[in-house]
Amino acid sequence: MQDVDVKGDVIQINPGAHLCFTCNLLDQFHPDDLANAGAVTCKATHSNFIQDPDPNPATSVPLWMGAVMSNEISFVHLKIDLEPTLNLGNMGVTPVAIYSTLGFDATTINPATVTLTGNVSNSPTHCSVRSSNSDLNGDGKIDTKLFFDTPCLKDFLIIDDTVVTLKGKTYSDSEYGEVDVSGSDTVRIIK
Ligand SMILES: [Ca+2]
Ligand SMILES: [Ca+2]
Repeated sequence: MQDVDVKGDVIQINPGAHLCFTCNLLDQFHPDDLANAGAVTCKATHSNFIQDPDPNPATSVPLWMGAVMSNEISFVHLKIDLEPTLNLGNMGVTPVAIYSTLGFDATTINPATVTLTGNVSNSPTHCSVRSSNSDLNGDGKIDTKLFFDTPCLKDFLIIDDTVVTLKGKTYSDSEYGEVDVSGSDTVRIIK
């Protein structure tokens, strides 16, 4: 702390001074989002008008009230679901459900940006995808389901793959801007 006076349990920030503090972003964000976010820039705000509920320095701790938020998170961890078995010999399409959460609207994902990657083959698919939106799990939030062209998937995925990861981006004009999204599910691949 610099240019900051601690009087009893009150921290006084002098005009023009800087106050250094730490906060735990895990209180606000999913651990996977933070692990993939890289550098996170936070903006702190504070209030000058705080009523100290316990002014007795002997019994209370220094009081700081404020809000910390980040506008630099550029990655969203998705909750996705594939069918347990993926038969690459099938014609037709392979559905992948993507669930909306409290903090993320899955319908903002741009299907044109989406790929699947197997954990062993490690080769992102370039296959046509169509999508439909509906509440898949009955929680009141609209989810999205992507349908990948299965004959195309067999050029990228192999039977040794046991985990499939979906990656893509949200629409640039969505409420999040264009951010990277990613989620994985286990699968048994046959052909
Ligand atoms: Ca599944
Ligand atoms: Ca839902």
